[in-house]
Amino acid sequence: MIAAAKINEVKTKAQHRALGLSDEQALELYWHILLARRLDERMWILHRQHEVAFHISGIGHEATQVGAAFALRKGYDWVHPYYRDLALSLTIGMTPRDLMLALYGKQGEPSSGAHQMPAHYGNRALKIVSGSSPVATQIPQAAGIAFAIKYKGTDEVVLTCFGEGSTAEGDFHEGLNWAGIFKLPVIFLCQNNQYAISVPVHKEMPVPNVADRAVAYGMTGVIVDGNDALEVYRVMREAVERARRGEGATLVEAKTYRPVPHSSDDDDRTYRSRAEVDEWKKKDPVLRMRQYLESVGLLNEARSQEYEARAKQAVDDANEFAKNASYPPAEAALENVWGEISRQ
Ligand SMILES: Cc1ncc(C[n+]2csc(CCOP(=O)(O)OP(=O)(O)O)c2C)c(N)n1
Ligand SMILES: [Mg+2]
Repeated sequence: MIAAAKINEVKTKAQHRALGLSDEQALELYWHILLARRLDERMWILHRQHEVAFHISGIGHEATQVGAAFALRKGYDWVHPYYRDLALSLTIGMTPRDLMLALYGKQGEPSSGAHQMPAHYGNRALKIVSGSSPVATQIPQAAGIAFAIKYKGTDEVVLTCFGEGSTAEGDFHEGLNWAGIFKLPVIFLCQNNQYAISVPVHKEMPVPNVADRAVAYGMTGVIVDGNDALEVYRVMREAVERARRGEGATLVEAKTYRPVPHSSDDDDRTYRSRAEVDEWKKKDPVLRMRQYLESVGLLNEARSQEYEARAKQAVDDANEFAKNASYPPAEAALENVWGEISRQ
């Protein structure tokens, strides 16, 4: 009896309950974090096995991305992601098969029909807008989408993501200025992982926090622990509510870390110590969420193993599916490009 009463007490005090999330939703949050992690890890392995040409990873950013996705109305709100947004795209509704097809560059992948490199996440039905490779171009484009929403008078919002290095681009300042002037329904989510490839954050900008810049654009700036999915959900939900009420944009800065190299073609040992990486690994998003769920009695060892088995099955299935899929025919390279093709 005492034990049961204690569990109930823990549950009512639980952080997710205070945020209005049910136990099922808290577990769902964990599921997306875990699935994204296991899928991403497999992608690295496939690259090292020479099965695929390139991978750019979202490992370490999962709590930020899944927490953010949970604050949106999926398929109703707009998402303009960047190349690390594997967990975000997955949580909004892209499938492991979609993402593996893109990794292999196979026919039928929804982002671009295999025209683009992988990690240019896009899905028309889910209102995920595929980005371009030059960093920060999505920022003014997201402000443009938000302007159209305001013009139409609906209560959709736009979420766009980028790294802290991208805030050195003119596009960042132009996009935020525009959003500030017109009080647009857009959330600018900076995933500050402390590096722009090999350049550490103190060499990227003259202020300690990206969020400090919000004041210059007349919008709310918020700093959040990007490895705490529930905290990200909380600040993102407030930002979304502000945008829906017509009170304009928010700049959210999620402080996080990328424990893996920038991409499959980078060697991070040349610019940072293993001790620094190991320190951040103690705050790993998968570990943090699992420990939290254990502390409120929602996960135990057996249940964790079930989640792991489910994730492995989903990743194996996606890999088999994409590996066996066909490449697009050569002529498909000429589809969906601008202009008429002249054949001599
Ligand atoms: C306009 C432009 N300049 C340079 C690059 C090369 N580049 C690709 S990713 C990247 C680092 C971006 O760092 P950050 O914005 O912090 O994002 P992170 O990769 O750390 O998530 C750079 C310089 C690019 N793609 N586009
Ligand atoms: Mg960065």
